[in-house]
Amino acid sequence: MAQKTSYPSPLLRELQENGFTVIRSLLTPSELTTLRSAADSLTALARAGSWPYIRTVGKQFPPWPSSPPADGSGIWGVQHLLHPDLPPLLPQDMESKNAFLKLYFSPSILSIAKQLLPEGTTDDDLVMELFNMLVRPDKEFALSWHRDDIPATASAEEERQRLVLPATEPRYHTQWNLSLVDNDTSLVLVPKSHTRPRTDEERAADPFEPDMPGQLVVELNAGDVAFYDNNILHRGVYSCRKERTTLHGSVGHVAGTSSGKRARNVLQHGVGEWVERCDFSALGERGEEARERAEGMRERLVRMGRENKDVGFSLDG
Ligand SMILES: O=C(O)CCC(=O)C(=O)O
Repeated sequence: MAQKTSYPSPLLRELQENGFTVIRSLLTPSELTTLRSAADSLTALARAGSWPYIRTVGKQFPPWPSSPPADGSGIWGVQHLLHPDLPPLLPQDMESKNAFLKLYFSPSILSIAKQLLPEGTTDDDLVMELFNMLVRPDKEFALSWHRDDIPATASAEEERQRLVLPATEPRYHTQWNLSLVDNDTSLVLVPKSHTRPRTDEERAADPFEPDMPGQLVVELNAGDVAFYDNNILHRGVYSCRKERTTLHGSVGHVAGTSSGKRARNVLQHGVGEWVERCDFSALGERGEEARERAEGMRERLVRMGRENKDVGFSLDG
């Protein structure tokens, strides 16, 4: 009998080979306008101290304080775009906070996620994870070179054990950056570094090395999305002179939920505290299937929370 041969999608092949893949112009102009208005409105609230879930300048990893720094250095991120307490963000005639909800659970995002998760992934395997936003700080700021879930102190052997190797092994989550403005150049990464421990040169480099050998600046225009392996060696470089409005999300696969590591990566952001209160009824406008898909994804996140209590934090700083 002939053997079934399966081929990864071109996006998956690129993710496996390079650790990231960019899809251009995912959004329609009207989706961009709506999301941009909602994002600007939420960012203004967060900068004014009226939305407590923020990433503050000077601190790279969670937990973050709930008000912007008193020295005026600002915030570099806004957390929890699916939070049930999000206030109305847009004028009555535009789609309000549901803009974020509809994007996170949209067929465009989820169909890409399904291509990047294990072969054969269906809606019933997907897990709701994180949905945040990265924004311009009020002072120059940068993140050090890091992998999201492996500390910089890890030995080469520890890195090898914690990376999913070889790169063709299935991944149980996928992470994305979707820019709502042109010329986002904040994400800098070393292509292919998700497949190996750091080289001696990378280990010896300054944590804020501006020119790491082989580094690549990911360039996104409005509506472009980069999906990447969050254990690729990467950093964020932020200018207070350049607007940034980048939606930052992740989607999981149910097979990864029993792993304490993934649970920690997701739950350290505090989603467990509010996820059960989310109202997905607006998704019903697109048909019951969309709402049910989201409910299923939420349920699998809640289950992950129940199975993994007191997860702590992935990285310090
Ligand atoms: O700003 C970015 O795109 C990267 C963010 C990042 O590395 C992080 O949140 O750990």
